[in-house]
Amino acid sequence: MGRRFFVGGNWKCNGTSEEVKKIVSTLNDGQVPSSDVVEVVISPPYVFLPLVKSSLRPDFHVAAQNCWVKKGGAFTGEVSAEMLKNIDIHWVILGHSERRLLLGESNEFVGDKVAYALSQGLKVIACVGETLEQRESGATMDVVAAQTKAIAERISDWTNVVVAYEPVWAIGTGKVATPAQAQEVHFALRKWLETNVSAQVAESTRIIYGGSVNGANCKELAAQPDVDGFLVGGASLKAEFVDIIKSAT
Ligand code: G2H
Repeated sequence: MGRRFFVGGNWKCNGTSEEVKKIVSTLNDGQVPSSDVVEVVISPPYVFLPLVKSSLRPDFHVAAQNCWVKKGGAFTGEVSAEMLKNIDIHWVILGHSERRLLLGESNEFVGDKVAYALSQGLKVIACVGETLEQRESGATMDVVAAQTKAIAERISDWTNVVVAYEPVWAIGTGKVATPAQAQEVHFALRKWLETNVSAQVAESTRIIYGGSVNGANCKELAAQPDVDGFLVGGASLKAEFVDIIKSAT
């Protein structure tokens, strides 16, 4: 069976409850392909999870943008995987570069988080990607492979993992990777999975692209054979997100 197209909307640290209601209403009115064709997951900030969960159309799922690395307890400011499950949230984004770079999350820490979230029954969007400096020094694939390896060493079942390739230099900069640049890394990542995990995991795991995706550039990116969807930041707060979902067909 082919890989089902996946579109995630990462709202990051944006929004008021009024704005959330507006975006949800736009999404609810959007004419998009059926959930057999495209899986849509919306990721608001923690505080808006219940509001989005209760008001969003049932064919779209909801994700948290992070969760704690183990069972809850004395970890001020953190939210556990168990809590997400308790409020009926089944997806989480882990290892986003903003957390890796601004909050110092290491490959190992992200790998531990992915393993723990999966063990609690969550589905994970695991982010990887290189900085501009790493790309310019020719280290893109080494960086992405090391990030993926730290996850692969800690999990045995990839069924509930979507890998998001997000080159840091393309995030929120308006400087999107060209379709060829995205395809090159997605292909190499799939090869890495084939060699280091299994052919079956390589074939079935969705590798989505993130970094300045918008309504105008999504079609060409979506046409690449190893691009299985998108993780969208800025444009997921706008009506054009519906056009990005439509790029599945
Ligand atoms: C990359 C992406 C969403 P943007 O971070 O995860 O954000 O589309 O704003 O570049």
